[in-house]
Amino acid sequence: VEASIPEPQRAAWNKYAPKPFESAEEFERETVKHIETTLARSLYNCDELAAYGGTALAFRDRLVIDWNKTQQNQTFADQKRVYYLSLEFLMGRALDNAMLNVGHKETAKQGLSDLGFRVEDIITQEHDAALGNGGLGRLAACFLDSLASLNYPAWGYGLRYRYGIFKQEIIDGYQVEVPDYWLDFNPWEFARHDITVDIQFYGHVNKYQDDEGKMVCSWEGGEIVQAVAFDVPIPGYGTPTTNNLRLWASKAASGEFDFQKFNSGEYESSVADQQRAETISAVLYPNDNLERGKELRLKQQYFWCAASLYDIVRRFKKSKRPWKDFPNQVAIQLNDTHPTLAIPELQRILIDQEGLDWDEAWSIVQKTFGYTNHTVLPEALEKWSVPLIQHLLPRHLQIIYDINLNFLQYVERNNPKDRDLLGRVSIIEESNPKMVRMAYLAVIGSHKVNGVAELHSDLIKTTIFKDFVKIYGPDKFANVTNGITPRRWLHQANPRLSELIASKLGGYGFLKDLTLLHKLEAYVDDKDFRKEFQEIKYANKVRLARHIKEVTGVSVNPSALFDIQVKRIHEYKRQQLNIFGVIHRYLAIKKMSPEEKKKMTPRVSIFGGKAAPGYWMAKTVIHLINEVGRVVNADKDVGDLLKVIFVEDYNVSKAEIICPASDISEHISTAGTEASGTSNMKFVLNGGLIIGTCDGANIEITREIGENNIFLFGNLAEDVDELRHAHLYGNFQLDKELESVFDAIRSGMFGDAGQFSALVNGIVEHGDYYLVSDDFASYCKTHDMIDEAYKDQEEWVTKCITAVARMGFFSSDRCIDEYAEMIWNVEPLQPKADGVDGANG
Ligand code: AZC
Repeated sequence: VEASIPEPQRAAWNKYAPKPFESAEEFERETVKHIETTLARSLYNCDELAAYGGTALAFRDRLVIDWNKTQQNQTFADQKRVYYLSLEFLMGRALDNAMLNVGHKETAKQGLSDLGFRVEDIITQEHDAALGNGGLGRLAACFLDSLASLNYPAWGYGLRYRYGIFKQEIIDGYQVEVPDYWLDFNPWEFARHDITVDIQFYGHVNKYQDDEGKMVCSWEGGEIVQAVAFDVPIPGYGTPTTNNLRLWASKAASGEFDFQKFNSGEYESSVADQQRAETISAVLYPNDNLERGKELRLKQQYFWCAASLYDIVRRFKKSKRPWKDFPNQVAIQLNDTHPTLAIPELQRILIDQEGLDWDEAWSIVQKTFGYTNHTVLPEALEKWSVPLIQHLLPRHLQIIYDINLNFLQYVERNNPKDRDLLGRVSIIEESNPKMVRMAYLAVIGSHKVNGVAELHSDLIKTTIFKDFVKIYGPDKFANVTNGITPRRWLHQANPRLSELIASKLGGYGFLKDLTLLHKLEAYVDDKDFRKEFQEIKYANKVRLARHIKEVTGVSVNPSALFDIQVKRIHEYKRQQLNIFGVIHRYLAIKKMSPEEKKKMTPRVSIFGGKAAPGYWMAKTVIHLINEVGRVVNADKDVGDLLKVIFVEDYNVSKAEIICPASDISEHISTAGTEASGTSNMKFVLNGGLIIGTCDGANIEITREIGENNIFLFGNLAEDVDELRHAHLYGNFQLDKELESVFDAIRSGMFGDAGQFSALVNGIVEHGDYYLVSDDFASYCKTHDMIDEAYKDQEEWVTKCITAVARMGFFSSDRCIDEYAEMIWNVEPLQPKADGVDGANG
């Protein structure tokens, strides 16, 4: 790599190389300078937003210095890199994280106070970067944090949506979606207008003989859209390593803006072409765990895969290594099947553009990719229609067919007697229209496939990928249990708990090695520690109660048991089970004598989460929760014994307030449906207990923290099929208590019963697919146990502390180390204090 500044001039350069602020005074100078110049504001119109801007820019300057050095260092080291392809990155806010990782939060606090601001108010000015739906997108964000913190040379690749996940408003108890335009002021991204890639769509394939007589294919015609890179620095904790997240935005290709049209007065139509191109990266699809085969979504997927691969290949080619080295330099992880088109795209680049023969190319492709599956729900498994792919990506369809042909021949050779097998595992589903099964293509094109928790990784081997285990053997399939970053989900969300832990463990080392938490067990009986632990939980509940009061107007008692379920609204996650349980509790309270009421544990049931705009059943659940809240919260008979709250617009920054404030959180999916869940980990790490089914990571959480410290209930995954069968054949009795809940709903107690009939009938008449009735009795009984357990606060706090101490396993750092060793075969790269050896010479 050559330096662009010639040797004699480097002294001048180095003399003026930026020096990051160190003191509060220097921070103030930088901040005021940014407010006055970069933002063009003054003493007279500097509001909190402007102060946020100045602060963010001052920290950004520091970040960028580390970022540049990291990128240079990685280029010089020229070792294997990881590329994490994800259509979703649910990042949340960046400033607090930058302060933590760069250091100097105290400096900023002092400096801001000198300027007349409070650091907490400034941090909350930032708009969440909400480029994701739920668990899958937040996992990608935690992974970026861990990759940088562990010094892995790694890049994320995604789309720069102009609109992230919609903002949820609750109006008259109904969800209303409002667009999330978040880019008005985003100091964290750098537009790289010089880094562009032309992306082709439509057109046709020409086949011809080249000079050497070899048949070659070329994809011609169609239209071109330009991808422009936007880079976001991702700082690590306790290290200067600052990785890159590259997001692509779509733009009309330079030739596309039709000056002819424009000059002849057809302004509108020339601008329309441009807007059509920009539509590709305009909006995040708001479905979680649901696939709908929309053409624009397929365009997004190809646009992003093609731009990212072009970039990766371009970087590799600079090294002038032979192609067979590609998998030694590049590991690409597919976050679910959304980036599966990267597989035929790399094959296309290698054979059509680089002239490799098929087998050589295919072996490179398989060694390069790893695929993570995040769900076994059939409605979430992506399939694209053959005619649609044919139309949009004609060359890729040919390649997919060739991949399939080779694969099926291989299967047939090894399983000559099993004719059905070929139809079952074919990438092409023989339906009308024919469909491309993206998960199969991802399995076939990768060297490793992993699930995200033990149960889930076992399930994919016995259900959706069963035949592939037979074909490839079990070693192609692995488990990497999900994790969360303790930086955001402990230290930032719960600074007081983090500080308390640090005071006992002799520093913040646990934020780098979460297993150190086990040392907390020595303090389980320490009176002062217990007291402070409880006080912190109470303070966090007060903070949440204040937020609830602000946005809903309802006062809740922070001494009540806070029972929280926050996640996307989905039938399989069973918020309906929760709200039916709440109604059951309400009916019970209504029947109680004053003496009985006195013995009752007061509760606040808190819900939060978005429903996909087209998911009618999920929206009905939101409506029911709000109607129940309206009735219960106003009922004088009930008072503080029960409050029901729906927190609108649940997102990452709300989660940072909510997770530290639970006594109990709910992770109650039908067994076998929730691949992992990650908020279960966040709640326990913050000193709350959980009620859960034997599903996803709940099982491993139980193993780690001990079954006395978790409230498990419900049927097991292995029994689900049989129970569903029993429902279908009328071979079951509706739970009696649930029946009374339904009677109450039908009576109109919570408003017009007709609105909720589909919810009730789904259980009573249509087979109760999610087994709400089967689990209802054990769910309610378990809540009764929780009430009792909560009365013994001494025992309760023992459970909470023990659980926190045993959560070390669930750090995303552990998770990333497992990927690095088992799937990517990459090593960390130690940062150099001054950037790069030889960078100045
Ligand atoms: C989610 C799973 O539903 C959740 O259980 C898991 O914790 C998370 O991924 C991270 O692995 N899946 C999705 O959000 N979406 C899809 C398409 O699976």
